[in-house]
Amino acid sequence: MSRIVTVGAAQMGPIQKDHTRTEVIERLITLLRQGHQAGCDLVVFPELALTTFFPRWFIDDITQADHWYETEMPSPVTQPLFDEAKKLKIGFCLGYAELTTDGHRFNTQILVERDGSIVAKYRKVHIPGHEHNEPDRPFQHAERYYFEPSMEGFGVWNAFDGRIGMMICNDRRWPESYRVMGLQGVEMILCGYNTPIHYVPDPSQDILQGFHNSLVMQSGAYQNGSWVIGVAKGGVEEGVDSLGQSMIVAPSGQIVAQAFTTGDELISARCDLDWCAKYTGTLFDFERYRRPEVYGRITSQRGVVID
Ligand code: CDT
Repeated sequence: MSRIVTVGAAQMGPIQKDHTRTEVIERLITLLRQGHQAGCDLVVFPELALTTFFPRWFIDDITQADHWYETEMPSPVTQPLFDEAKKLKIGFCLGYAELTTDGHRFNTQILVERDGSIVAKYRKVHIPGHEHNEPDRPFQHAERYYFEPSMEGFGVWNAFDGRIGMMICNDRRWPESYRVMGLQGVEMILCGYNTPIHYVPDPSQDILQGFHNSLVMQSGAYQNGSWVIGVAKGGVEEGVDSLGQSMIVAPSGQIVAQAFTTGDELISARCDLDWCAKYTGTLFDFERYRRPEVYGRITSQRGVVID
């Protein structure tokens, strides 16, 4: 038996500060049409896919940043993307900055089914970077100023004839993200990211960005028997060089498709969701082999405790 979902990872090149939402939506629609030509059921876009990665700048009055956030989805400016996807009968996953009516700010991703309905919303759990202005940096990574962490955690939804989960960028570096979804029977995890190649706190990691990117997604896929779709916004955006290397990873941990540019580029793969059971039914048969009775520290403490 096989349950094939043809997935497109719609990598984006940079979005500069002065690019309008309308221009960006046109690029997303072009990628969507490429996905249609490739036979995709689902196209996945990056984290914060509608704007430049604005947490690289600090501003004292956060309301001055309101224009980077979406207050409704779809909105008049994003509606054409929804309309085109529905016309082409393609689902999509879209990352954007969300400002709620009661003033909360989240780094958000939605999953839209082939009929145009929003089936799930995920808000980023692990918020990296810093809360305050650090003027000595060449650029800021002030996500902890611009976004609050989700308290809802990692959901898994019935969609695309399978069990679909979502995470955003830094979440992919944490094994707990995958495992919480694995414990809900996830079969495909969708992850948008923006990863500056220069890691300011420890530049010795710069050269390893690509290695770490594939390391975490390949191991997360394998250890949980799930497809992982990692989609970058890459290239030089406002002077900051960001990793591309979007990839589609099989439940075996093997990369089955990978972007070779740092620009707008659609890669795709036929993903058999039934392949997950080869891993979740054998080596990673959680019910048979896991030992939650000795994993208490995972949820009872946050940092390292030395007895
Ligand atoms: N967007 C995002 O989460 N980026 C982080 C950058 C490293 S933390 C400064 C990442 O984990 O890729």
